[in-house]
Amino acid sequence: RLEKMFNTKRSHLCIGLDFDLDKMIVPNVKDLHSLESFIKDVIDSTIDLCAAYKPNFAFYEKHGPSGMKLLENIVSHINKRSIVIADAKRGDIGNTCINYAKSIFGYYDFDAITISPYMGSDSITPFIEDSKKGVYLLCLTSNKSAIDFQYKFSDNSYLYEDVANLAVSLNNNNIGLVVGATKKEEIRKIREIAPSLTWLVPGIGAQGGDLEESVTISNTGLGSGIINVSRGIIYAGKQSLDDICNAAIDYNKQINQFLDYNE
Ligand code: OMP
Repeated sequence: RLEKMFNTKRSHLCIGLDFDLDKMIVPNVKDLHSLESFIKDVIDSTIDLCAAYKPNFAFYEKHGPSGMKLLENIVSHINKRSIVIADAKRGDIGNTCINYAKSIFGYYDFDAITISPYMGSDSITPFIEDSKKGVYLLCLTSNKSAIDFQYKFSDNSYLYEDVANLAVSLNNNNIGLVVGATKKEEIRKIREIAPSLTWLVPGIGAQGGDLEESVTISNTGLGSGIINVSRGIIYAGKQSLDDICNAAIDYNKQINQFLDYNE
Protein backbone atom coordinates (compact mmCIF):
# COMPACT_ATOMS: atom_id res chain seq x y z
CA ARG A 1 0.00 0.00 0.00
CA LEU A 2 2.86 2.37 0.76
CA GLU A 3 4.42 1.75 -2.67
CA LYS A 4 1.04 2.35 -4.25
CA MET A 5 0.72 5.69 -2.41
CA PHE A 6 4.21 6.68 -3.62
CA ASN A 7 3.26 5.98 -7.20
CA THR A 8 -0.30 7.24 -7.39
CA LYS A 9 0.38 10.45 -5.48
CA ARG A 10 3.92 10.90 -6.77
CA SER A 11 4.85 11.75 -3.23
CA HIS A 12 7.28 10.40 -0.65
CA LEU A 13 6.18 12.99 1.88
CA CYS A 14 4.84 12.15 5.34
CA ILE A 15 3.11 15.01 7.13
CA GLY A 16 3.60 14.88 10.88
CA LEU A 17 0.33 15.79 12.60
CA ASP A 18 2.00 17.05 15.79
CA PHE A 19 -0.41 19.89 16.51
CA ASP A 20 0.15 21.69 19.80
CA LEU A 21 -2.72 23.97 20.91
CA ASP A 22 -0.24 26.26 22.69
CA LYS A 23 1.49 26.94 19.37
CA MET A 24 -1.61 27.56 17.28
CA ILE A 25 -1.99 31.14 16.11
CA VAL A 26 -5.06 30.52 13.95
CA PRO A 27 -7.71 32.76 15.60
CA ASN A 28 -10.55 30.25 15.66
CA VAL A 29 -8.50 27.28 16.89
CA LYS A 30 -8.47 27.41 20.67
CA ASP A 31 -9.77 24.10 22.01
CA LEU A 32 -9.76 20.45 21.02
CA HIS A 33 -13.08 20.75 19.25
CA SER A 34 -11.94 23.54 16.92
CA LEU A 35 -8.54 21.85 16.55
CA GLU A 36 -10.27 18.71 15.30
CA SER A 37 -12.10 20.58 12.52
CA PHE A 38 -8.87 22.35 11.60
CA ILE A 39 -6.87 19.10 11.43
CA LYS A 40 -9.59 17.52 9.29
CA ASP A 41 -9.41 20.52 6.92
CA VAL A 42 -5.61 20.20 6.81
CA ILE A 43 -5.97 16.52 5.92
CA ASP A 44 -8.52 17.18 3.19
CA SER A 45 -6.34 19.91 1.68
CA THR A 46 -3.13 17.87 1.73
CA ILE A 47 -4.39 14.34 1.09
CA ASP A 48 -3.11 14.23 -2.52
CA LEU A 49 0.24 15.71 -1.55
CA CYS A 50 1.49 13.07 0.88
CA ALA A 51 1.84 9.31 1.00
CA ALA A 52 1.41 9.23 4.78
CA TYR A 53 0.48 11.09 7.94
CA LYS A 54 2.23 10.54 11.24
CA PRO A 55 0.52 11.80 14.40
CA ASN A 56 2.87 11.59 17.36
CA PHE A 57 0.92 10.26 20.38
CA ALA A 58 2.44 12.78 22.82
CA PHE A 59 0.45 15.64 21.28
CA TYR A 60 -2.83 13.75 21.83
CA GLU A 61 -2.16 11.78 25.02
CA LYS A 62 -1.42 14.95 26.96
CA HIS A 63 -5.11 15.89 26.68
CA GLY A 64 -6.24 12.61 28.25
CA PRO A 65 -9.25 10.70 26.88
CA SER A 66 -10.47 13.59 24.71
CA GLY A 67 -7.05 13.78 23.04
CA MET A 68 -7.15 10.07 22.33
CA LYS A 69 -10.67 10.42 20.93
CA LEU A 70 -9.34 13.17 18.64
CA LEU A 71 -6.60 10.80 17.46
CA GLU A 72 -9.16 8.09 16.77
CA ASN A 73 -11.30 10.55 14.79
CA ILE A 74 -8.27 11.62 12.75
CA VAL A 75 -7.48 8.03 11.73
CA SER A 76 -11.06 7.44 10.68
CA HIS A 77 -11.20 10.77 8.83
CA ILE A 78 -8.12 9.81 6.79
CA ASN A 79 -10.05 6.65 6.00
CA LYS A 80 -7.24 4.81 4.15
CA ARG A 81 -6.70 7.71 1.72
CA SER A 82 -3.08 7.83 2.99
CA ILE A 83 -0.98 5.55 5.18
CA VAL A 84 -1.30 6.51 8.86
CA ILE A 85 1.70 5.84 11.08
CA ALA A 86 1.18 5.79 14.85
CA ASP A 87 4.24 7.48 16.26
CA ALA A 88 3.90 5.72 19.59
CA LYS A 89 7.44 4.28 19.97
CA ARG A 90 6.21 1.18 21.79
CA GLY A 91 8.46 -1.53 23.23
CA ASP A 92 7.84 -4.05 26.04
CA ILE A 93 7.78 -7.77 26.77
CA GLY A 94 6.01 -9.86 24.15
CA ASN A 95 2.83 -10.43 26.18
CA THR A 96 2.41 -6.70 26.68
CA CYS A 97 3.19 -5.88 23.05
CA ILE A 98 0.45 -8.25 21.91
CA ASN A 99 -1.91 -5.84 23.65
CA TYR A 100 -0.22 -2.72 22.28
CA ALA A 101 -0.64 -4.22 18.80
CA LYS A 102 -4.33 -4.88 19.51
CA SER A 103 -4.72 -1.26 20.53
CA ILE A 104 -2.81 0.45 17.70
CA PHE A 105 -3.74 -1.87 14.84
CA GLY A 106 -6.97 -3.40 16.13
CA TYR A 107 -8.78 -0.62 17.99
CA TYR A 108 -7.31 2.51 16.37
CA ASP A 109 -6.75 0.90 12.94
CA PHE A 110 -3.39 2.54 12.23
CA ASP A 111 -1.47 1.12 9.27
CA ALA A 112 1.94 1.25 10.92
CA ILE A 113 3.70 2.05 14.18
CA THR A 114 7.09 3.22 15.39
CA ILE A 115 8.81 0.72 17.72
CA SER A 116 11.62 1.06 20.20
CA PRO A 117 13.48 -2.23 19.55
CA TYR A 118 15.79 -2.29 22.55
CA MET A 119 13.94 -5.04 24.42
CA GLY A 120 14.73 -7.41 21.55
CA SER A 121 12.90 -9.51 19.00
CA ASP A 122 10.06 -10.76 21.23
CA SER A 123 9.04 -7.14 21.74
CA ILE A 124 8.78 -6.72 17.95
CA THR A 125 7.15 -9.94 16.73
CA PRO A 126 3.63 -9.22 18.07
CA PHE A 127 3.54 -6.17 15.80
CA ILE A 128 4.59 -7.97 12.61
CA GLU A 129 2.22 -10.93 12.70
CA ASP A 130 -0.32 -9.18 10.52
CA SER A 131 1.52 -8.70 7.22
CA LYS A 132 -0.82 -5.85 6.28
CA LYS A 133 0.45 -3.70 9.16
CA GLY A 134 3.90 -2.12 9.23
CA VAL A 135 6.47 -1.34 11.90
CA TYR A 136 9.34 1.13 11.86
CA LEU A 137 12.13 0.25 14.30
CA LEU A 138 14.13 3.12 15.76
CA CYS A 139 17.52 2.51 14.16
CA LEU A 140 19.44 5.79 14.27
CA THR A 141 17.40 8.65 15.65
CA SER A 142 17.66 12.29 14.66
CA ASN A 143 18.35 13.76 18.11
CA LYS A 144 21.79 14.68 19.48
CA SER A 145 21.51 12.22 22.38
CA ALA A 146 21.27 9.34 19.92
CA ILE A 147 24.98 9.14 20.63
CA ASP A 148 24.39 8.03 24.25
CA PHE A 149 23.39 4.47 23.29
CA GLN A 150 22.97 4.02 19.55
CA TYR A 151 26.70 4.36 18.81
CA LYS A 152 27.76 1.75 21.40
CA PHE A 153 30.26 -0.54 19.73
CA SER A 154 30.49 -4.25 20.50
CA ASP A 155 31.33 -7.38 18.46
CA ASN A 156 32.51 -5.14 15.65
CA SER A 157 29.28 -3.23 15.15
CA TYR A 158 27.38 -0.23 16.44
CA LEU A 159 24.06 -0.72 18.16
CA TYR A 160 22.23 1.01 15.27
CA GLU A 161 23.82 -1.51 12.88
CA ASP A 162 22.61 -4.37 15.08
CA VAL A 163 19.08 -2.95 14.90
CA ALA A 164 19.31 -2.76 11.09
CA ASN A 165 20.53 -6.38 10.96
CA LEU A 166 17.74 -7.57 13.25
CA ALA A 167 15.18 -5.75 11.09
CA VAL A 168 16.50 -7.50 7.97
CA SER A 169 16.35 -10.89 9.65
CA LEU A 170 12.76 -10.44 10.91
CA ASN A 171 11.41 -8.69 7.83
CA ASN A 172 8.35 -10.11 6.14
CA ASN A 173 7.80 -7.14 3.86
CA ASN A 174 6.40 -5.15 6.77
CA ILE A 175 9.45 -3.88 8.69
CA GLY A 176 11.08 -0.52 8.14
CA LEU A 177 13.66 1.60 9.93
CA VAL A 178 13.59 5.07 11.44
CA VAL A 179 16.72 6.83 10.24
CA GLY A 180 17.23 10.47 11.19
CA ALA A 181 17.87 12.93 8.35
CA THR A 182 20.45 14.61 10.60
CA LYS A 183 22.68 11.53 10.54
CA LYS A 184 24.24 12.21 7.15
CA GLU A 185 27.49 10.35 7.85
CA GLU A 186 25.89 7.06 8.79
CA ILE A 187 22.90 6.65 6.50
CA ARG A 188 24.85 5.08 3.61
CA LYS A 189 26.16 2.40 5.93
CA ILE A 190 22.63 1.62 7.13
CA ARG A 191 21.46 1.38 3.49
CA GLU A 192 24.21 -1.16 2.81
CA ILE A 193 23.12 -3.34 5.74
CA ALA A 194 19.43 -3.09 4.82
CA PRO A 195 19.33 -2.53 1.06
CA SER A 196 15.62 -3.17 0.57
CA LEU A 197 13.94 -1.93 3.74
CA THR A 198 11.67 1.07 3.69
CA TRP A 199 12.73 3.98 5.90
CA LEU A 200 10.88 6.63 7.81
CA VAL A 201 13.14 9.67 7.79
CA PRO A 202 12.34 12.42 10.34
CA GLY A 203 14.48 15.48 11.03
CA ILE A 204 13.79 17.61 7.95
CA GLY A 205 12.77 21.23 8.52
CA ALA A 206 12.88 22.28 12.19
CA GLN A 207 15.75 19.86 13.02
CA GLY A 208 17.86 20.87 10.02
CA GLY A 209 18.43 17.43 8.43
CA ASP A 210 19.85 16.97 4.94
CA LEU A 211 17.03 16.51 2.41
CA GLU A 212 19.04 15.52 -0.68
CA GLU A 213 21.04 12.85 1.15
CA SER A 214 17.94 11.55 2.95
CA VAL A 215 15.88 11.22 -0.22
CA THR A 216 18.57 9.75 -2.44
CA ILE A 217 20.03 7.26 0.03
CA SER A 218 16.70 6.11 1.41
CA ASN A 219 15.40 5.53 -2.12
CA THR A 220 18.47 3.71 -3.40
CA GLY A 221 17.96 0.39 -5.24
CA LEU A 222 15.16 -1.69 -3.80
CA GLY A 223 14.88 0.49 -0.73
CA SER A 224 12.39 3.27 -0.30
CA GLY A 225 12.05 6.18 2.06
CA ILE A 226 9.31 8.39 3.32
CA ILE A 227 10.34 11.84 4.47
CA ASN A 228 8.55 13.19 7.54
CA VAL A 229 8.05 16.90 8.11
CA SER A 230 5.96 18.00 11.09
CA ARG A 231 6.56 21.59 12.32
CA GLY A 232 7.99 22.66 8.94
CA ILE A 233 4.54 22.09 7.42
CA ILE A 234 1.89 22.41 10.12
CA TYR A 235 3.24 25.71 11.46
CA ALA A 236 4.16 27.18 8.07
CA GLY A 237 3.56 30.92 7.63
CA LYS A 238 0.45 32.05 9.44
CA GLN A 239 -0.81 28.45 9.75
CA SER A 240 -3.56 29.11 7.24
CA LEU A 241 -4.68 26.15 5.12
CA ASP A 242 -3.03 27.85 2.14
CA ASP A 243 0.28 28.25 3.96
CA ILE A 244 0.20 24.62 5.09
CA CYS A 245 -0.73 23.37 1.63
CA ASN A 246 1.96 25.47 -0.03
CA ALA A 247 4.58 24.15 2.39
CA ALA A 248 3.50 20.58 1.59
CA ILE A 249 3.63 21.31 -2.15
CA ASP A 250 7.05 22.85 -1.75
CA TYR A 251 8.49 19.94 0.28
CA ASN A 252 7.00 17.51 -2.22
CA LYS A 253 8.75 19.34 -5.07
CA GLN A 254 12.02 19.45 -3.19
CA ILE A 255 11.80 15.70 -2.51
CA ASN A 256 10.77 14.82 -6.05
CA GLN A 257 13.68 16.63 -7.66
CA PHE A 258 15.88 13.84 -6.23
CA LEU A 259 13.62 10.99 -7.37
CA ASP A 260 13.61 9.21 -10.72
CA TYR A 261 9.98 9.81 -11.62
CA ASN A 262 10.43 13.55 -11.59
CA GLU A 263 9.83 15.09 -15.03
P1 OMP B 1 9.59 17.93 13.37
O1 OMP B 1 10.97 18.10 13.88
O2 OMP B 1 8.63 18.95 13.87
O3 OMP B 1 9.54 17.75 11.87
O4 OMP B 1 9.03 16.56 14.01
C1 OMP B 1 9.67 15.35 13.91
C2 OMP B 1 8.74 14.21 14.28
O5 OMP B 1 9.43 12.98 14.06
C3 OMP B 1 8.34 14.20 15.76
O6 OMP B 1 7.06 13.59 15.86
C4 OMP B 1 9.38 13.32 16.40
O7 OMP B 1 8.92 12.71 17.58
C5 OMP B 1 9.63 12.28 15.30
N1 OMP B 1 10.98 11.66 15.27
C6 OMP B 1 12.11 12.43 15.29
O8 OMP B 1 12.06 13.67 15.25
N2 OMP B 1 13.33 11.82 15.34
C7 OMP B 1 13.48 10.48 15.33
O9 OMP B 1 14.61 9.99 15.33
C8 OMP B 1 12.34 9.68 15.29
C9 OMP B 1 11.10 10.27 15.17
C10 OMP B 1 9.98 9.38 14.85
O10 OMP B 1 10.02 8.21 15.25
O11 OMP B 1 9.12 9.75 14.09
